[in-house]
Amino acid sequence: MAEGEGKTKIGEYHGASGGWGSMKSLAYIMGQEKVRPDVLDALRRQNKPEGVMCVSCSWGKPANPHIAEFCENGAKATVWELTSQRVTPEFFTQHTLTELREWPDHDLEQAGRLTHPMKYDPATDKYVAVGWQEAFDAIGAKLRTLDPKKVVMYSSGRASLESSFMYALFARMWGQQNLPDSSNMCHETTSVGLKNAIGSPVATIQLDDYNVCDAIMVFGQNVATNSPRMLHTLRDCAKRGVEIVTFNPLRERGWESFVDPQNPLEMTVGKPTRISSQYHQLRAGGDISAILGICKLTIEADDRAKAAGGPRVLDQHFIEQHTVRFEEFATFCRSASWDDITREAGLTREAIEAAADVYMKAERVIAVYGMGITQHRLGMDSLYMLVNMLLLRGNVGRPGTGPGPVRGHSNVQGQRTVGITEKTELAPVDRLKELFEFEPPTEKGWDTVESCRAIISGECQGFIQLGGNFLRATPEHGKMREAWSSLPISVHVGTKLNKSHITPGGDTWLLPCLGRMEHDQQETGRQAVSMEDTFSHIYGSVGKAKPASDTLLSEPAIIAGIAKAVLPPNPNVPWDEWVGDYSKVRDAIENTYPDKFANFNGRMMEPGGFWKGNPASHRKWETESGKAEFNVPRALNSSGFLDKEGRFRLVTLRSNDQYNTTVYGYDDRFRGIKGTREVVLMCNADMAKLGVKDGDLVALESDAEDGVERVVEGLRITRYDLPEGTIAGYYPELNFLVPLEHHALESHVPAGKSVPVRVRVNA
Ligand SMILES: Nc1nc2c(c(=O)[nH]1)N[C@H]1C(S)=C(S)[C@@H](COP(=O)(O)OP(=O)(O)OC[C@H]3O[C@@H](n4cnc5c(=O)[nH]c(N)nc54)[C@H](O)[C@@H]3O)O[C@H]1N2
Ligand SMILES: Nc1nc2c(c(=O)[nH]1)N[C@H]1C(S)=C(S)[C@@H](COP(=O)(O)OP(=O)(O)OC[C@H]3O[C@@H](n4cnc5c(=O)[nH]c(N)nc54)[C@H](O)[C@@H]3O)O[C@H]1N2
Ligand SMILES: [Mo]
Repeated sequence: MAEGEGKTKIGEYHGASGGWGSMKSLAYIMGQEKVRPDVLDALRRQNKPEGVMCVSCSWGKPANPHIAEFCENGAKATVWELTSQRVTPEFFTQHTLTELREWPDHDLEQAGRLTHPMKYDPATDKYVAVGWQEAFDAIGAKLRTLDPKKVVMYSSGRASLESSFMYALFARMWGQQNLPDSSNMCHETTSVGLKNAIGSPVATIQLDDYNVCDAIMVFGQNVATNSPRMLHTLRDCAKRGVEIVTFNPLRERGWESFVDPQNPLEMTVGKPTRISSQYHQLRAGGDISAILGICKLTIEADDRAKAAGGPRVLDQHFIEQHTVRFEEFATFCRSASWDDITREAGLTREAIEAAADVYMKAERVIAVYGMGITQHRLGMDSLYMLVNMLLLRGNVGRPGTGPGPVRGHSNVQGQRTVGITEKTELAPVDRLKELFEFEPPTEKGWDTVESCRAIISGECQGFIQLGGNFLRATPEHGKMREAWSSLPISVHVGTKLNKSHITPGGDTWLLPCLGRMEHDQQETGRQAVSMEDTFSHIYGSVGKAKPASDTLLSEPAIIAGIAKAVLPPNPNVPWDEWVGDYSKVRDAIENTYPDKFANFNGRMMEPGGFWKGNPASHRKWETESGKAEFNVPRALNSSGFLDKEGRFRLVTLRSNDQYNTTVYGYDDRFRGIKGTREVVLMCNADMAKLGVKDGDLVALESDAEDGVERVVEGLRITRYDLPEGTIAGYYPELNFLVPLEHHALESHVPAGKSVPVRVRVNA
């Protein structure tokens, strides 16, 4: 079971992103999964009008798609779902859960698609097959004995708008809203921070804005791995002469160069397009200071212009009409010292001046960002700084301008739109009450961190998981794993086996569902589902592949099955009718959210999707002050702890062969790593300081000052181009090291991008 032993190879990768490397990587996975013929059909239809929406990332689906509108990693995700391998009841007769707990994440999922509903049998330590109705009845009977407010109803951002709406409605009708989703570990900082600053919890830009911007500033996102279709957009921008300035501790290949694997000429000539015109390797958590430097230079340039009577650098009119607290922010910037800025950013003043120069010259700027901003203790301050920078020159609410968070899961944003939230103020309480005639709960539910606390303390009595791998994705893995086996009941709706499923507590259920690529036949015929992308566009998706097993149910059918077994009947919520015809669920969504979903069924197949709208995009600010708000940061770096001799900032990363906790393979092509994930990336200077060399094995221990020992051993030192004091390794393996209370302060996103650690040599 040891991962890729003997095949480990680490070296520099010289290729661009895309290109032949991407073809080879895909071919390998296709061989491993022995793909079915309908994979090609699914890929041909991927991300196209009336087609099927990719299960990988949430990047926009253009109205005029490429002939093949998919990427290497989208194709891997499709192949992974449409594998011909199966995990049948027979599989479980051969393996106890004690044995399966020794399997790596990769092997568990690679075993194939789950086919039958299963219940854990403690006598044999195995899962045994059960019938669906038997499962629903038993789950319902148990859940009815519990206090709903003590049960977590998690969801991972892949579930459709229809499933998500039904799931959230079920929770609220049951009397609770413990509805954490993967967004709580991801872009919740965006949902909270952007809402506070500009009144919109999501990107203000749409895909077309990239056609008219003239500069893109990028903070902490890994495009080639996590949203590769965005590379087409970036390539077009670079060719148009758009300046792209990237801030990232690692030199991520996709932000450097790209060869389009779908362009025969580029593939033959192999001449890559340069993506970033500047690349700044700041320290982990250094964004606040890097952006502060840019803002300081911009404000001081404006001060000089004003004094000289020349054209202003700031958008004075915008600042006066549309913002609050500018003066406070400007005073803070003017008084900031360059010594502090350069030390905390880990960049030279010249580097920051070069970036500021691009910012000041550009008329239309988009600021792209990902987990490098959101997953920090002071992630909100980094995000506020990014918004401050945009506000200075009116770069919000005009074509080609605005914040551009790149969301994670394909429908993570949509889940929030249709009620998956633990926050009462985001739930349409009055509408729900009126439409479905019940009393929705108003007490705030648990988010991810609060759910973990309740699981660890034993307060949580049950856990339902609509997709995902909560146990593996969350921080504090040691304590969480221990506590997981004390859960009185856990119910897992999933497609493939993962670690959350095999650490049983009291009653443990595994309920396999159809994947999005698959034909979903219900009483009224083949069903479509829908999802929302990172630009707030909503699309229909029709699966056509043959289901992995004819014993699978769809997510809506499983949710309805459990809901009916738990709740008393309510004539206003016809679960069976909804399962028979998802267009009726969409009618219910439209009635609940008439502003966003008018004529939902009529518009869902529109090419390019329909836009749910965004007030900040036309400068209507739904903030507390009614204006866009400048915010002064609370510290000069977002890591949230002080530098100390021997303490490092650990960045936990995704490899190119992974989808979150799904490990497709052990290579990370762009980073030159082959055959292993047990590495710690470190620069020469830090290696010298520690007296270690490339290939040495070390342990990492958490340096959190809370007295808890958290250690991961057997990590291989890997020489890497990183700023001093910043090291990196892979998520989810390193989740042992992330303390639960090390999270973004307001949004509660676990701070996986700056974990305080020490390196134990001779481990
Ligand atoms: N193939 C594939 N696609 C995916 C996923 C996947 O696992 N695989 N996951 C999906 C999900 S759920 C999400 S949320 C997204 C995640 O996509 P990203 O937002 O790209 O997340 P990460 O891979 O965690 O990478 C974060 C980037 O931030 C950089 N970084 C780390 N710390 C800092 C910092 O302090 N400052 C700056 N400026 N940069 C920093 C890292 O070097 C890295 O390049 O991708 C989605 N798409
Ligand atoms: N240290 C650290 N921790 C992190 C992160 C990090 O960067 N660093 N990133 C965080 C982020 S951004 C996220 S989003 C979370 C991810 O957390 P999750 O979303 O919980 O995890 P995934 O790995 O995406 O879930 C994979 C599982 O989903 C199930 N699945 C797949 N497709 C379907 C489907 O169609 N329906 C259903 N019902 N189930 C399906 C399969 O059983 C599969 O095993 O992890 C977070 N944790
Ligand atoms: Mo995510």
